Amino acid sequence: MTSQQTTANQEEITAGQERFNELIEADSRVEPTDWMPAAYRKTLTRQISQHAHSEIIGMQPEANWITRAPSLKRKAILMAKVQDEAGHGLYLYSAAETLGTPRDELVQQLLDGRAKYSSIFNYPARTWADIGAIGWLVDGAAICNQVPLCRASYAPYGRAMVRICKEESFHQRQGWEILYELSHGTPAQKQMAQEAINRFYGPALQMFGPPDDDSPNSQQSMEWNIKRFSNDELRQRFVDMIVPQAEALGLTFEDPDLKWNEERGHYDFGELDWEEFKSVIKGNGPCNEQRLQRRNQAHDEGAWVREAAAAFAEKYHHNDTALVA
Ligand code: BYC
Repeated sequence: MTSQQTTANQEEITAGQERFNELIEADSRVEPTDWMPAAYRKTLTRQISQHAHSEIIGMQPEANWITRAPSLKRKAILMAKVQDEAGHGLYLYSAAETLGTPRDELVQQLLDGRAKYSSIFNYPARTWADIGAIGWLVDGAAICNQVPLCRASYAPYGRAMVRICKEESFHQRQGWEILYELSHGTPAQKQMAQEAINRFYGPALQMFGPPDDDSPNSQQSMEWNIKRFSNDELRQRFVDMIVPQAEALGLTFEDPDLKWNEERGHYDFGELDWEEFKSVIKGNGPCNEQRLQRRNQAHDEGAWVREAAAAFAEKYHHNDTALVA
């Protein structure tokens, strides 16, 4: 590169950076064609692809119950929910791709175990009540975390989140309704619902990420208007939301420190098990191995679909060329 070219390049970057700063300051949106800092592109590719992986892996604990759903109606609803999660994964991979990394490469990172996905999906769904707890607590936490992401500065991410959040609201209600029926059913059903809540409460609160003082990405992501609230702020918002909902269900949380704090105007709650969280993220949760193995198997079994789609695209491409010629 000549020194003239280097200077022209530098000028372009400076102008791009200035325009980017203006967009962020104005709380406006960055489109894929806009100049953006490399670190902004990198953190968004990281967050959006991890989010997509979570949706795809998140299908497993629930799909595990499709054949055992207690009625045809429940089965149909659960199938629709699991299909929605697949759709969320697809919108999110599409949004991630606009940042420049091809989807194949992002998927490969998941299959190799190099990419993270939400810790929560490394816990098993042992009973039908767990499907209720996943809907109410896991999708509930997802909504709390994701509604602010509809305003994320990166436009394709924000746009994808709008539809995802609408669908998550339906998911949360179906979970709530499963638990409501169980908690108003026989004593054994109520106990099953209570046990599911006991298992999912802590891991659901950990979905919001590590505490703020141990969250390396938060500050920069908030300055860039990707994240609008910190991990702890959203976790608190979620606890405040679910305590009265649990009361309405007639269920309780197994947390002796959970109580209303008049002064703060929020519920206090106990310290979560962050050692367990770290261990699950490192790959040592109860289902990490099983989840990745299953995903790899499904990917291998789907090879013929990808090959057929590629052959189809190729054929049409040739035909188009033939037509044009
Ligand atoms: N699990 O600096 P931090 C769903 C990682 S899908 C695993 O605070 P950040 C659903 C984090 O990635 C729900 N890893 O990070 C689907 C980072 O590591 P790297 C998924 C976690 O990004 C199917 C490190 O810890 N939702 O709802 O500022 C059925 C330090 O964290 C977790 C999303 O993905 C975790 N829980 O904040 C039903 C939402 N937490 O990447 C439901 C979008 C943190 O530096 N993502 N880590 O190696 C986000 O909002 C943010 O990425 C997070 C973390 C709040 C999760």
